[in-house]
Amino acid sequence: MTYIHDTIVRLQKTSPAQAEFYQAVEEVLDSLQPILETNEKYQKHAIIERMVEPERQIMFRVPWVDDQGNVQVNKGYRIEFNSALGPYKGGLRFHPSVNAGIIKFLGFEQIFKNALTGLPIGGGKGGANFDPKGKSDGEIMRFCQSFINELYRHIGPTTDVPAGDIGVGAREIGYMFGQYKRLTGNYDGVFTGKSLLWGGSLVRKEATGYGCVYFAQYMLEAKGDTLAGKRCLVSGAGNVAIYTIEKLYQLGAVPVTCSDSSGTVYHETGINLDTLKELKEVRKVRLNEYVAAHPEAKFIPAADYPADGNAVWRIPAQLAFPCATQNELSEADAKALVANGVIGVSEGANMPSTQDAVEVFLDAKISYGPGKAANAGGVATSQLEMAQNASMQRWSFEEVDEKLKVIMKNIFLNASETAAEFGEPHNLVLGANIAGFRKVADAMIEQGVV
Ligand code: NDP
Ligand code: 2IT
Repeated sequence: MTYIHDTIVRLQKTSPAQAEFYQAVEEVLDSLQPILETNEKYQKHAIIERMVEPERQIMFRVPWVDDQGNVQVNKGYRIEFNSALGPYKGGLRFHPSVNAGIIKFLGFEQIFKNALTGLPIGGGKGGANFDPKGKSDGEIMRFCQSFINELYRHIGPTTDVPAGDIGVGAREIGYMFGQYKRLTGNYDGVFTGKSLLWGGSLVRKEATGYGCVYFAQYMLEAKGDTLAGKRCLVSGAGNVAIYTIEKLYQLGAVPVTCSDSSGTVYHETGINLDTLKELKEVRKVRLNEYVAAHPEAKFIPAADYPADGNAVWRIPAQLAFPCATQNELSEADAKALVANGVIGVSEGANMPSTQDAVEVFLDAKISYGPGKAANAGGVATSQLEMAQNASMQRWSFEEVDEKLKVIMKNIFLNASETAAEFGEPHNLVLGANIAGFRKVADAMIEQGVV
């Protein structure tokens, strides 16, 4: 289709060197072909042209002083992508790989993900090329304060509501909220993923991982199957991976791997969740320490990974949960998973599978839940946190978890029914992209040329 080619060529000129952003746009546009061909209104209102251009992009200097007294400088971002459905909503990522293209791909995905939740939230994303690894608590605090010294003027409970992502958890949200409050004097729900002591919602910490497993459960149920007894591969060892593993155990499955940038742990009888939490949530150390506690487990260092992919996906299993980062699952990895008999993939991370890998899953007709559908439980529960803050209420764990389940079920049904409507019932990429797009696009048309 020429409009896909034309859009990407235009973006390459107007927003150069943003490979991940082009990848995310291409995937969505590819899915939209059937709806764009039959609906002139989207062309007439230049919906695609408007949607791929963020409403606003904020880039700023983040200077801070390290423990040695040296001045360090990082680059901060907040991309306010689309507010057709509600205030900009999306996480902040602190990772050395962060650049404008990464934040834009994440922000673009967020628009459709947030639409799929059925909740009134627009799409945004932000972060910095700051590396939290090895930083002291004081350094993290000073960085977060400096980040907010600029960002505070752009965010607010009804305008733009950030949360966590890679490298940003409750500790960082705490430091950022504290500085926001000091600068504005406002004690309001401007962040989600807050501590339970001062405005956070129960289940938000667990929500992305739990939601990703609920999504897998609904995909399996639709085929008359369950999670019970299934061997599962999980990548990552952060917030999403940990609570994916926790929920898999609760539903009777056996997660046998986890990974971080140093390598992969393969524990044949099942990952020990207590050890994992101790290493990652308390001590914040590398995963190679896992085998000290469990000598029967195997650690595969990242240096020993196959040249064309990631060792974690080469282990035979029935289900796979990529929960680390973008493009962590290659075409060769996808082929290995399918050859080993995988029946389902549910993405906790954002765009973890390369475009070629996605094609392999779709061709094999396995159950494949793309990130923007399968990991939407995190941002959905963020919106539940906003709702509690705004109404000065506090809901129980069971109440929030029940709402999360209903939201994930509705996302699954919406994506699969939309996929069926367009003649490809198994293709949840198509279903999720069209369902999310339609809602945002129609809202944009109703709101005029803005
Ligand atoms: P965390 O920072 O808690 O954990 C990230 C994990 O992924 C770590 O184990 C990290 O290893 C690994 N990882 C990150 N980058 C790389 C890399 N370049 N190469 C290898 N490993 C890497 O982040 P989250 O768990 O919150 O996020 C994981 C994924 O889930 C991301 O794609 C995020 O966008 C997505 N997501 C998160 C949501 C949330 O609510 N937190 C919601 C929806 C999606 P190491 O520590 O060694 O770098
Ligand atoms: O990618 C994501 O959806 C997130 N990092 C969570 C965003 C949020 O606002 O909770």
